[in-house]
Amino acid sequence: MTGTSPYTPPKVWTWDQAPDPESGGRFASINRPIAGATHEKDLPRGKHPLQLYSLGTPNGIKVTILLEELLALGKHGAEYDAWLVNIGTGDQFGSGFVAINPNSKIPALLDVSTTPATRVFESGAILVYLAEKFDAFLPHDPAARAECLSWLFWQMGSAPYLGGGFGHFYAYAPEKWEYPINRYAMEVKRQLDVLERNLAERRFMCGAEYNIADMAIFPWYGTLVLSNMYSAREFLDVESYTHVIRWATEVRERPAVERGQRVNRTWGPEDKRVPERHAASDLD
Ligand SMILES: N[C@@H](CCC(=O)N[C@@H](CS)C(=O)NCC(=O)O)C(=O)O
Repeated sequence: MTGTSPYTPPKVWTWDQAPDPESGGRFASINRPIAGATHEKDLPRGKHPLQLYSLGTPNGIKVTILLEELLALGKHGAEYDAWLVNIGTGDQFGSGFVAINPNSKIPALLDVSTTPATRVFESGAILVYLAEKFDAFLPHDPAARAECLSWLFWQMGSAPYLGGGFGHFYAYAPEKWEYPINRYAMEVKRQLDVLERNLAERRFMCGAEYNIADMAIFPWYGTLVLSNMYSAREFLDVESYTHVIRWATEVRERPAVERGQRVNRTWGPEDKRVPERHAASDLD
């Protein structure tokens, strides 16, 4: 690795609980090697059937895009309260949150229209749960359904290389190290090429119909090609993925996508921030 001192791992890894803030990288303060709650804190409850505890990150907005799409279709049972979980200050480690997501990551959903209430965690599982519950955006035909779930799970397996791998080392790590940046840039470009080849032949990820696979992939890879994610537009030459850009542009123009992207957002332009959503009028 160029520009770094060699590291010899100790026999047994130990946790340095007070890492040097300069060398820990962004998010060092919330990283820890153990699960479970760090403090007692109940979650708030609103009046709608669906209670979402989230943040407007790519994983969070997959769910709010689907909820807004369902409401746009007239599925009134998809009314929801979207509560803000501030992962920078450790809300995900509160006892109430951990009870609905033992993995301490947003998004997490509580469906209080069932008895007892149903908890769902992992954004992909939430998309499937809601698509099945409201019978929309997930095809019935076995082959079409398999294609949709294949792309959905492709996203779930691939995005950690983009976010936790490439994004972390290119944008957030305390120094720029060539080895991991090369490794993950290579992989992210390969993933973009997978999308490019698929979208050269299809309007949406699974063909002519827009579905939850598009909603899962757009917040990560659509944002990467359209919005200079990690300031890597030039580095990854995203403009060369013309079919991905064409698809992402069409998805971005859907009113529900525009609405869903604003929910639980606490950064960026003032008019795009809706930290909590409890009624459609919060977005109008
Ligand atoms: N595979 C999970 C990933 C969720 C995830 O990584 N969430 C991040 C924000 S985008 C988080 O909550 N991080 C807080 C932490 O790691 O403590 C999903 O898709 O739901």
